[in-house]
Amino acid sequence: MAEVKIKGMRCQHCVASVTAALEKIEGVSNVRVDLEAGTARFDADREIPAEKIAAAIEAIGFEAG
Ligand SMILES: [Cu+2]
Repeated sequence: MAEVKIKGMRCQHCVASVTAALEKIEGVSNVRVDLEAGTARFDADREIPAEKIAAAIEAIGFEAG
């Protein structure tokens, strides 16, 4: 399981957007976003570069890291 910190999420719509964006990344599954904690956890069936995760999050207007 991997975890990434996400800044800028304010509501369940944000959670849904982030979840969808992460699930689109090949190899990522079981995305669980915690709005209160500002984190997303997911399973990865391969090595996924942190930059790729960050890019997906930043592409939809949030800040990763
Ligand atoms: Cu929102």
